[in-house]
Amino acid sequence: MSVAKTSGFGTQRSRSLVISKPASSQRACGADPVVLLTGFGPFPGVERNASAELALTLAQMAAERHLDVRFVADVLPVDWRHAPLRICDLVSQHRPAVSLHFGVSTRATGFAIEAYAYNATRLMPDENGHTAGSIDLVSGDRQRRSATLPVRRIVRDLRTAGLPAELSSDPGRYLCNAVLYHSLRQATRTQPRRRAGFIHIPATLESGVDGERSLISWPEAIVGGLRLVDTSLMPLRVRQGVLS
Ligand code: PCA
Repeated sequence: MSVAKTSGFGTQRSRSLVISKPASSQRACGADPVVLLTGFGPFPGVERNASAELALTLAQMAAERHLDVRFVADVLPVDWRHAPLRICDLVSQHRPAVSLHFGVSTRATGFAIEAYAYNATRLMPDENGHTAGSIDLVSGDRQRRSATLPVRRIVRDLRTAGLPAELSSDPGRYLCNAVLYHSLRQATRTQPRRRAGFIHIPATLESGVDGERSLISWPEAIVGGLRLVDTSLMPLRVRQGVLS
């Protein structure tokens, strides 16, 4: 069944996709909750970033299961200056009820659900060869922010489905950490009840990347990603009654 109308633009480096339903099935108030899914483009050592394709694919597939939700997918540049600006823009523009950010990690063998983001950077060049301008992301701001997704429940659900998943308290200090930090910070300023979190998947989902062998295949990444969307929306349905 195809219910979604998609509009998008871009390349592997930076892509954007908004999925909306046909006018006939849209509610009059147009207040459908938004789920924002992001992945990343390439960066040194990772020529093709699996998280980009995962975010775009999940948005299209999830839109067919959740007819009362609008899905927005975006591929963020691995760029110290532009990624934070882009994420703040997306959150302000779409005011998502749920934000699921994806990235790859050579340390992850399954789904690594990040519990925290840190106000810190690492001296590692981005895809344009630039390093972060300072040792913290936002000078004088909180040192640590907690993901607002139901992280423990997500890990449990994924494991129940037979998928390898773990709770992680170390998202690194590169762009994935930076995006989660800015997403959480921007949400508390504009929409405190929003849920946001970060999921690392194995870099080896894409061929040509060195590192640990992935314990999940591409089809399993999709199955797990769809479960992640379902679980992230579930508490909202119960707590806020914003859906259905
Ligand atoms: N992984 C990097 C940045 C982009 C990505 O997919 C990280 O773990 O920070």
